[in-house]
Amino acid sequence: MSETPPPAPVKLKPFAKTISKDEMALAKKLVDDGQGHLFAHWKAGKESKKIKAQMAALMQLHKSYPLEEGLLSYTKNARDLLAVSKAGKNPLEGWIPSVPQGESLTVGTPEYDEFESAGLPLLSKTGFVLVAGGLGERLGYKGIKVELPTESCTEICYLQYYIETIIAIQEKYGTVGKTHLPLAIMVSDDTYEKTNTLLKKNKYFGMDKKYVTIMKQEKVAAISSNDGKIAQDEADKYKIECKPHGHGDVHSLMHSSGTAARWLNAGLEYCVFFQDTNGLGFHTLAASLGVSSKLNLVMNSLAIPRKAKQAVGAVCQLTNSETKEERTINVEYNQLDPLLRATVSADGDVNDPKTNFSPYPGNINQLLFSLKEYVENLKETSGVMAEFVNPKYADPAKTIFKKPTRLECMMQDYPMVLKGEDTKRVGFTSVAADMCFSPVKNDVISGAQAQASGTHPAVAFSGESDHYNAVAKIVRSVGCKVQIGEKKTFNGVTMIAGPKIVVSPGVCCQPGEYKSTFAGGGNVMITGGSVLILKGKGKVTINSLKLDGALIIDTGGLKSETVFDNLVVENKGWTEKAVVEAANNPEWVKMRGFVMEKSETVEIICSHHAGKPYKWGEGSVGGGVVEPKEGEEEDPKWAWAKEVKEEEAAGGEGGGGGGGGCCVIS
Ligand code: UGB
Repeated sequence: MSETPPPAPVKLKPFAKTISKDEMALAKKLVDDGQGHLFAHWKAGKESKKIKAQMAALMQLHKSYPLEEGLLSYTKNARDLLAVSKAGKNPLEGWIPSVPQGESLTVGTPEYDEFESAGLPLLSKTGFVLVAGGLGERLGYKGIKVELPTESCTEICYLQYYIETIIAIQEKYGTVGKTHLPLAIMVSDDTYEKTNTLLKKNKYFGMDKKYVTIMKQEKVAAISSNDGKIAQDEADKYKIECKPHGHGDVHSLMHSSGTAARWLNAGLEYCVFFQDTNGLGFHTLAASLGVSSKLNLVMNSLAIPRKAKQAVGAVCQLTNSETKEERTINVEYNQLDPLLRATVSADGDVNDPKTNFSPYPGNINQLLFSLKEYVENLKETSGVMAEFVNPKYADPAKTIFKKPTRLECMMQDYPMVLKGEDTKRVGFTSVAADMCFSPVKNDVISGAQAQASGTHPAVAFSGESDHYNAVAKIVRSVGCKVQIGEKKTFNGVTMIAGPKIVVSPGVCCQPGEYKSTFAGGGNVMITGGSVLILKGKGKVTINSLKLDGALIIDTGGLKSETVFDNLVVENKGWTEKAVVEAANNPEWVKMRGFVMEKSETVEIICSHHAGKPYKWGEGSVGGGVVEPKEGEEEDPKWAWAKEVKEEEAAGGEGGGGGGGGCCVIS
């Protein structure tokens, strides 16, 4: 794609009856803009359907671009940015990096608890924004990423997990019946249909659909040359080549859809933006709310201690050497090394020898905003983020692109549109990655390569293991004895694979809640090969547990309360069984390289005693069914479970659960 000579004059008049007046006006403007090639193949009286479709596509691109001149603004920006790129100018020239303000916290420390406690009351004042418009090309998965299971013990998908967390926060920290925490999901043409279907098929996973807002980001035109030519499909010139514009669109959509303003009017104070496949992101939400509140931040990036050269952006404070203007902003990893070399560190992106981490926290794109300032800023800026372009050139003179490029924008670039004192109110909350960040972004080959080169594999297996390991770490932090499981390798990626502890958000959704659930501290012992699943929303207190096998405790509904003393479970449990690539397994199984083989399980259902705490082990032994006591209501939702239990009690095999009560041995 070379820089082309000026286009031959294009005559649009013969098409006045084929396209609308508005379309004609746009077509004329585009011709004046040097886009005559878009119409050069039109022939009067021929292919009018295709002409109409092409014009409709151009109108859509024109209207959806959030600047006044629509598509014309877009091509102008493209020309400007491509000129900068061609000249090889460093967009960060003149800016000196330093470490920004923020808090680095460790789960289980008094400092962490203090920030978490400060943040807990703010949880019920938070709106949630999921950016899920990405195709996940690096992952190579054909469906949408939010439908992937977070782990293979429960097979709960990401979207369900996120929604259940939001509902749990609402029920635990809000006023029942009054607090309705909203979720906005940014989708794209690539993900819209499937996301909608997933939600509808599952009845919005229990969320009232009134509180779910779907915002669709539109693609932008691909650009084929430095003079901003809009690219046509090589095979069909009536088709405009389009590409995603990046997750930065979320801010203009939060504005144009009125969502941010509506949330503020409804009394919310914060909104949190999160990615599609990071199942750990919410563990640290209360603590980061605490940091936002204590440091009075308008924007707070959840961050991780970053290893030098790790492929995550770095949160830096940049000071302009001339104007002394300050910005705390993400510098993408590919720009960090040259920036550091040109300014403060001749060695570039290297670890601090004292900590063995980069001094700059790693951005994981979980962003927390104070809603009041956010809405005010959106009114002024319409949420339009600065764009960038990243063409791959085919010649040294940088005049030819290997393939059409496009402008992109990123949601973490928001500090660039802040003004005045607000520019100083940007910071970070850094927590170890094993507690808050394990996205599923890579296919198995690149994941294994990443691990071999010393960075996190970011594959389905690591996402799953980290899910269990983060919970195990929290359970350890409250004093329980949780053995570290053995390392296992699947698809070339090696991870610690146990114990597999899955706690539903309804039981615990913030680390601070684990203390009362795993109250026994050292009297709770779980071996490395065990599986422990706490389902439901009930309150459960485990004073003493010895687990070596698989145990599911279904804690029941909101009103259920159960106390466990002296619970001993030993059985064959569950383990991963490798699958062969060629086998007819679903894609999500192949991505992991194993299925969960469930040999023996003890399942305890705690829902019969809604309303009053029930002490496990009182008056019952073996696999019997605990009947609701007189005057206590049986939750009808769980009636089916009672029947299953009775069958088991009548004829089922014994063994397994030690503490008595209601057991299913499978
Ligand atoms: N997304 C959209 O909703 N729309 C889009 O057009 C594109 C993406 P990627 P990326 O976590 O390690 C980011 O592609 O952008 C959604 C940070 O920039 O997975 O390459 C998409 O669905 C980087 O600093 O990530 O890199 C997904 O939910 C670092 O933090 C989310 O946006 C990096 O993430 C992220 O999209 C990281």
